[in-house]
Amino acid sequence: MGYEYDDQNIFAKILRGEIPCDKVLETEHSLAFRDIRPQAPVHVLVIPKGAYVTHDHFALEASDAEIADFTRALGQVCKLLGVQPGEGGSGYRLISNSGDDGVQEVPHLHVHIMSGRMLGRMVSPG
Ligand code: DGP
Repeated sequence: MGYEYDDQNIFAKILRGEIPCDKVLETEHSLAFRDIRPQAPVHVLVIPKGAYVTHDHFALEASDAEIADFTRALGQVCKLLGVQPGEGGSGYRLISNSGDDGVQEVPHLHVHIMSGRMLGRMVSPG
C-alpha cells in the first residue's frame, strides 16, 4: 500500500505560500504556525516541509536531518511560546492525529502544541 501524498492539501498550499499563515518559526525543514481554529489559548501546529502524511510515514522515511530539525523545531516552539514546565511554563500537550481513528483532517503530518488551559484527560470517552 504505502502513502500517497496529496499535494493539494491545505498545509502543502501554506508551504508553497499560496495561503497565508501566522508563522511562529521556520527552519530548514520545518514550519510552525498558529492553528486557524484554536482549541486552547496557545495552539500551534508544527509541520515538516517534506511530503509526509502521518507521523509513522515521517518517522520511517524522513532523513535523519529532517527528523532532527523537526524535533528541535518542536522544542524551539515550546521555548518561544513559554510553555516549558522546566522553565516556569504551565506545560502543554502534543497531539499528532493520524488516519481515520486519529480523526486526521489534513493529510500532511502536523503536531499540535496546545497550552494555556487545563486540557483535561488525554482522550474523550468516545
Ligand atoms: P487534524 O488534522 O484533525 O489534526 O487538525 C487539523 C488542524 O488544522 C485543525 O486544528 C485546523 C487546522 N487548520 C485547517 N486548515 C487550516 C488553515 O488553513 N490554516 C491554519 N493555520 N490551520 C488550519
